[in-house]
Amino acid sequence: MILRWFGRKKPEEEARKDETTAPLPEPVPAEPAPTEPPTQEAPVPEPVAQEPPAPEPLPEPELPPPPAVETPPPPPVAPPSEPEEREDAPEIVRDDLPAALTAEEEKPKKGWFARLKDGLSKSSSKLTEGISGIFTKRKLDDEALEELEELLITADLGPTTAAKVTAELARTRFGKEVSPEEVKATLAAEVAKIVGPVAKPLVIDATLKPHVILVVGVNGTGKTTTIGKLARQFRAEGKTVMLAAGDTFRAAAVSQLKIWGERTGCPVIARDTGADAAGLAFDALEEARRQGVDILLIDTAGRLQNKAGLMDELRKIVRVIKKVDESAPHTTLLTLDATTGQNAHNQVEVFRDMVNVSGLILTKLDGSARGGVLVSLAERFKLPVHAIGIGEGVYDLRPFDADQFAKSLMGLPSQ
Ligand SMILES: Nc1nc2c(ncn2[C@@H]2O[C@H](COP(=O)(O)OP(=O)(O)OP(=O)(O)O)[C@@H](O)[C@H]2O)c(=O)[nH]1
Ligand SMILES: [Mg+2]
Repeated sequence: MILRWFGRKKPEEEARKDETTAPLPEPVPAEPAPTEPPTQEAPVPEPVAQEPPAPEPLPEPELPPPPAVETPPPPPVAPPSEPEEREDAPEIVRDDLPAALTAEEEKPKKGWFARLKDGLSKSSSKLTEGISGIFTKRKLDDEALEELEELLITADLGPTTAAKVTAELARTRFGKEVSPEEVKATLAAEVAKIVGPVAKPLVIDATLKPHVILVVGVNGTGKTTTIGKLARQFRAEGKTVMLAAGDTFRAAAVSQLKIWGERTGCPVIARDTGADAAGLAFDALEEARRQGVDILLIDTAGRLQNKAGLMDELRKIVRVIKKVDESAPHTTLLTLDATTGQNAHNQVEVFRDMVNVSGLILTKLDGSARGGVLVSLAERFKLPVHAIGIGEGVYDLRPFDADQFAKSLMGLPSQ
């Protein structure tokens, strides 16, 4: 099935040429990538090529309505400055959606901080129990400091951070009796200082039509889900969004993105499994330009660690979209699964060298006992952390807030 709304020739010749001249990728560290993710691969009504969404801001907490899911209409051609107006804001046809997804769309009742704290509870309980064990009725001596440093390392904060944080505690409290609460508060303040500089919201350049966001990462780290969550946020801000199913490796990956397209009211550009991903990205960018779409989110395949060819494919996507817009991709997001702990460090190294990663999104902070890895990543790579994921639902992605994170990690209240 080919879901193209437009009849231009794709740059396959160029792409093929690129392929033959592309340097072989470096061997990728054989770290255990998360195996097959339990993706939400429910059957989708197809085809799902869609009209571009109406550009008006969408009220929260309502999901932006999806467009009609009937036969692909002819592409509305509008100059970039004047995106096509639609009178009829399409409505969600909830009966068309798998039950599990419909249920998820309920806006969470708990506030974000409470959910972040719940999400990080596995990480924080390990730390807080450890801190209580070390510091109950005890002076801050060398032995206690050593135990604390060890605890922080096992909680994935990394040796550099652990040493730095304990040194700071020693500087102010050495030889004094300190309560676990004091230790937690000091640690939270130190952690906030380390992660503060990387807590940067993802800024969209409104003058770019589209602002191209390429989403990369090892398989199962949450690329497609994060794209869906971001799409919802952008739509709620009144932006027009297009999704490109650049993971042509698996049929299920395409259907998964189409579901997110329906849920968030975004057109999805997709092709058959096995199609050239770079060609698809090229077409999607041209189409997004033609329609004056604000943001183009490009999904990519993730099985890169054991398939060097896919790494090469990623570089090819970047080269080919630059033929349309030299400045694209404007953002290259790397998704990292917080449950993988220190493996995330290898992944940053590999992808950063490969595609010039501009920012990180840490996913699965819920249910991870290794949330501390965010601190060591911040310390080591200094790459912006734009957002964090704390669940599979459409609302479970938020801009990364250093102070909230640090307090949640130490099990402290928000105030
Ligand atoms: N608990 C939790 N699950 C998440 C989060 N983000 C994604 N997931 C789940 O992780 C699984 C993998 O997510 P995907 O978005 O399919 O990951 P991907 O990187 O696109 O994977 P590939 O397409 O195989 O490369 C899915 O079951 C998601 O629902 C999160 O923040 N928290
Ligand atoms: Mg995916």
